[in-house]
Amino acid sequence: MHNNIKIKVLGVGGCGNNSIKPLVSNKVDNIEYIALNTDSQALKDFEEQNVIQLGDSNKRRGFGAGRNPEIGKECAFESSEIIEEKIKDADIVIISAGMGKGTGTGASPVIAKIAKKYASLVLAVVTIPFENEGEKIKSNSIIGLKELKKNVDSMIVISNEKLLNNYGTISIDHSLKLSNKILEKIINVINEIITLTGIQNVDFADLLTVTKDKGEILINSASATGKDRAEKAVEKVIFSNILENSIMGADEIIVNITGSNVTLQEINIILEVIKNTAGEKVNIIQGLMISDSNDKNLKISLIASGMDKKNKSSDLENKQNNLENVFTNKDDSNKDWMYLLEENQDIIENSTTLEEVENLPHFLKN
Ligand SMILES: Nc1nc2c(ncn2[C@@H]2O[C@H](COP(=O)(O)OP(=O)(O)OP(=O)(O)O)[C@@H](O)[C@H]2O)c(=O)[nH]1
Ligand SMILES: [Mg+2]
Repeated sequence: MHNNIKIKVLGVGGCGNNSIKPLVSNKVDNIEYIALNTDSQALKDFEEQNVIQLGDSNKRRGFGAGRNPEIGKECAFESSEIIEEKIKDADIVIISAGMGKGTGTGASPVIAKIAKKYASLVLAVVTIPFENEGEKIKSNSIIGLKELKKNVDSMIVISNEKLLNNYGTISIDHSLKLSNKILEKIINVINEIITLTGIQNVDFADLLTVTKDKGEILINSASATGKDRAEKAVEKVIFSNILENSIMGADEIIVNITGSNVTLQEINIILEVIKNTAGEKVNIIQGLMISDSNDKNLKISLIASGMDKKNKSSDLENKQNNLENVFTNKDDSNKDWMYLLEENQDIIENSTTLEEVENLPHFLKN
């Protein structure tokens, strides 16, 4: 058992706060939730011990960052001592935020950098904006994403546009709940790996192997019952309607299977589909946990990484790497946000989302 591994989940800005709100009341010993925001109004729904108000209280007076990432960044610097104090005993830090406006975009990279000083693993779960939010939010989100990527071990990207395309006709609170549910799944997958022991066990060391310094990764879980439960569960777990990345081209994948009466054939189906989708060269780290015999579910938890580098042209990657010191270097204060937007316009315009997967098995295409 690894129950002494402490996870801290930080919800940064409005979106981050929303995503942890339904989870704060889950009392799990090793998991703590903290809401961080420049906007004091948004923090009123949380208990005092779960809150960090970002920004010098005299200077900022609890007002938000007004969609300006530069202010979000400054506020995080002003509160860096209290952030450090609150998170320094964490082994794993998960930062949840929406990219595109002020607080989540500007503060998250600063917070991630502080977390990296202490935690063995720093992950981010971030949304990228709806197309209809306009160019400025989109550009901010792209720069924010790049900046955050430099300061975390890896990140999972949730596409709000995919949410709109796939769930645009259901009520908005339900569709947003779906995106917030992703965070809960991710936390559960990580906690399962570090706290439960299977007959084929995956543990914290495996988690680190697959998530340290990996850029964009994918974490998901899905379950199914019935005769074809293996086929159904694997289809759901590798094809998400909301996540930006697919497992195509992944180097490494943790596949943790949980169920009762799991057969060799079921395991074989799951691993074959994953291998065919990711590519033959993928290294699969497989775990198996046996659940109560009354539980008819077959559940698959999956963490895939290594596909990030293949999803971008090296030229673009190089240009992106030149985008340095936006948030984290205070000496660079004359390079403000707008300056960076102008300077990097070509990167913003050329930035691609995930290409369509070519040799995805037919039944997985929607
Ligand atoms: N999926 C999802 N996306 C959200 C939610 N709230 C906001 N977003 C997205 O996140 C982006 C940033 O919004 P917020 O998190 O409210 O902004 P903020 O970080 O508080 O920034 P400021 O208010 O300017 O300080 C938006 O542009 C949306 O694309 C939510 O509850 N769910
Ligand atoms: Mg806000």
